[in-house]
Amino acid sequence: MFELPPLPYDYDALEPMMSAETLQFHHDKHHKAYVEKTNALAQKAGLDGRSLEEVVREAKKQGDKKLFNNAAQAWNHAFFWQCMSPDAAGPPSGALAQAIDRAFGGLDAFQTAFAEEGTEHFGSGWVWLVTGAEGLKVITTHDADDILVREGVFPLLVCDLWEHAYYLDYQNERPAYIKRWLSEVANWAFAERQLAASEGQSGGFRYPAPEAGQGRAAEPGQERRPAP
Ligand code: MN3
Repeated sequence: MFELPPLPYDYDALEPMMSAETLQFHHDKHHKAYVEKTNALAQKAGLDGRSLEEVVREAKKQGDKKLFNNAAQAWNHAFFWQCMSPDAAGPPSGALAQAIDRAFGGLDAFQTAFAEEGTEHFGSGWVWLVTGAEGLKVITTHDADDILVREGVFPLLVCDLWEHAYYLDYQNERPAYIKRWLSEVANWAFAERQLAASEGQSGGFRYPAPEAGQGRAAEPGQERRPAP
């Protein structure tokens, strides 16, 4: 059984960029529902006891759309909470700053690309900063779709483009939401850790391991726990 991971900050910690009301609905209602549905569906599919990363990939492989959508959304939101911080003192530094310069020609150009991709994405989904063989890239995914099921791509940062992420605070103004998200709460320290993890220097983000006991327990020695 997966648990809903607590927010890594208080509900009002991201104000005024993101209201406590938005975070409360988003985490306590939307994210919680995805986790609960994943638990029910993973059990039916005989996948309980497996890591959420495995559940997402297995659901995709088996064409189990309902489980994939809920499990991927459970994972995407847990990752998204880490991508924001009340102490998001920018700009990015070190290897991440260099990688952004190489790929986009500077932070401003990256922010423009990220905001444009996110704004132009039609309907619900996610805008990601990812790294891969060709360096950093901005991509979007539709609805629940995520990057766990994409070969050779590793996530550094994501912004939620579903209306529930911004409608209470920004109504239809998605461009304003993304712009302020990037400049006020984007967690560069987390993205830097993810970049290091992509190079094998440390463990990357993992969803908290499922509670053992319901089904098959996580086997010891396998990397199923999130990095500290
Ligand atoms: Mn959401």
